[in-house]
Amino acid sequence: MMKKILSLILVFIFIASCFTVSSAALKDDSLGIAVASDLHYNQPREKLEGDIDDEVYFYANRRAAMEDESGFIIDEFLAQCAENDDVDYVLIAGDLADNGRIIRQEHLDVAAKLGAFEKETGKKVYVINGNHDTGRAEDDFKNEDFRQVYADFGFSEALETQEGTLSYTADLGEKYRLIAADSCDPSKSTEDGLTSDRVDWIVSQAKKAYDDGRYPVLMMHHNLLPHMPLQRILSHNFIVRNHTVTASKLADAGIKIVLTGHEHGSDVMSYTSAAGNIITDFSNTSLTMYPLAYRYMEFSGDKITYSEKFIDKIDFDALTQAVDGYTDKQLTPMKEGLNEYAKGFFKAGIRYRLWLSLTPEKLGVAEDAFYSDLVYTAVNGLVDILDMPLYGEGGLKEKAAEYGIDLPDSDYFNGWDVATEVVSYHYAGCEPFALDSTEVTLILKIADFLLLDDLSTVNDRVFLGAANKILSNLGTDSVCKDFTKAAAKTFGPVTAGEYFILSIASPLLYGLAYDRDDLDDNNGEIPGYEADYSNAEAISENVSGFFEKMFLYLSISFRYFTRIFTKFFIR
Ligand SMILES: [Ca+2]
Ligand SMILES: [Ca+2]
Ligand SMILES: [Fe+2]
Ligand SMILES: [Fe+2]
Repeated sequence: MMKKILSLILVFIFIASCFTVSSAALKDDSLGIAVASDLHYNQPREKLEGDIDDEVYFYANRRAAMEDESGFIIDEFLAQCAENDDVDYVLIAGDLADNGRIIRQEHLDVAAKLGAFEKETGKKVYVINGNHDTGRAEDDFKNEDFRQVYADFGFSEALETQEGTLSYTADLGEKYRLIAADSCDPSKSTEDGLTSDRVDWIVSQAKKAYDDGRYPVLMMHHNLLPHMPLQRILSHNFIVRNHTVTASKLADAGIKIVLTGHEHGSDVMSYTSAAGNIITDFSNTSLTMYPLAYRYMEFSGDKITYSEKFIDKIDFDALTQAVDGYTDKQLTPMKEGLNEYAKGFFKAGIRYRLWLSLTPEKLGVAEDAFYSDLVYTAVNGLVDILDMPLYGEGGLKEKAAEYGIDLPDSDYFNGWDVATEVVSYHYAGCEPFALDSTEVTLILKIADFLLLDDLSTVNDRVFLGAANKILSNLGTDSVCKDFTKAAAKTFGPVTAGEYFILSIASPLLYGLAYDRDDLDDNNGEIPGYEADYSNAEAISENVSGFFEKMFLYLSISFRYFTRIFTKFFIR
């Protein structure tokens, strides 16, 4: 029963951006690259259709990706790269075609766009495959097909390739070398295929790059490092297997940069090996999903700067010619601000996806389970509460006040609005919501209300017992006491139910809603390949923080969420 309740709490915990304006970098003899990922190209439908209860975003989908607009977004991305003299190369980190395993035409369309760009600009495009791109079943688009269709975008100019994979290397300018590594297993849907022989190949190619007087830049589809708390446990299919060992090997091979996609979230995170070598994983968003962004990166000797670039418009005439059914309800806001529109589309899609998942069956509850009644009540209660207006007469704030819960004031209109806002920030990067933020407070207090209202029949002692058991088994009592103390300061005295939420849900929520390292996800700089660098300093700085430790402890207890949670994240 407890795990089902936890799973409900976790439903709240989706999650995160700072929309700082990207800064123009200096350009002399340095290398400039545009990195996009997860294009998920779909051929536009002939007519807009959908069944989401929303006037504007009725045609959104559970992937929250702008499928009908995808081709036009890709066109605009390439137009920006063509216009921008700082962009020397375009790199694409996989999932080029959404239904690429089965629809060859999607790949042909993407390759035609890339080919036209190369021809027009003389700039090179390099791609690597993602899990959506090739498969192994009889009629699937296979690795050989990928190599052939994308021959002009890496494979024909490859310096080296690895037998049995789509990995290759190619030079970037005068000083750098791209190692494009195939991290996929075409027989799996989302899991990685980065076996140790592939890692060894990458390491050998990094060495070769140095031997040739070049610095290695790695690109692969799957994330190297976790970009969410407990990612290994909660959505393990998004990072490579044995990621710590692999990150160490790659860092010690002198690779400082890895460009990844797959999770669709913007996050920049570093890992320091025991020897003091640092590798930074730049996880990229999906180009065709909110925030409709890509990275511009500039490599000079002593630093690597990165900034976020947005797709702020598309060819609306071409869009409406291709797809029937857009009205002013879509076109007016789209033209006023495509990015803001994309956010609304995203929130509608995420809401739809969560709503689809919020059934006892989807949560994996057997009908005859002794707790099924409770879960049923809880799920329905949760949906009702998320639908309820937060403020005004009969609103959630008024109802919660009856239980002594004080919901903070905000501009959010209901629980869905705040929950999907936090999720949108997780994807956009630079999650800004600290533990005492209005958003985190609202979510925790809404969860608290659920416990006191619909789940009031569950004894507080049950919650407390479960929380204690899980946590003390793991020897995390002291961590939890600290956390409870901190939480009590923010939220006032805590009940057993609140203790349970705070000690278990809030660290997770915090980790998802707040970027807890000091590397900006979207705009910043890191030391370059020729920067003065002390391994000893890096080692001494490599102490794991309080939250990291707590996540590690809690991770063990959260194993059983994997099945439930991955359902929300599978894509
Ligand atoms: Ca970060
Ligand atoms: Ca982040
Ligand atoms: Fe993807
Ligand atoms: Fe992917």
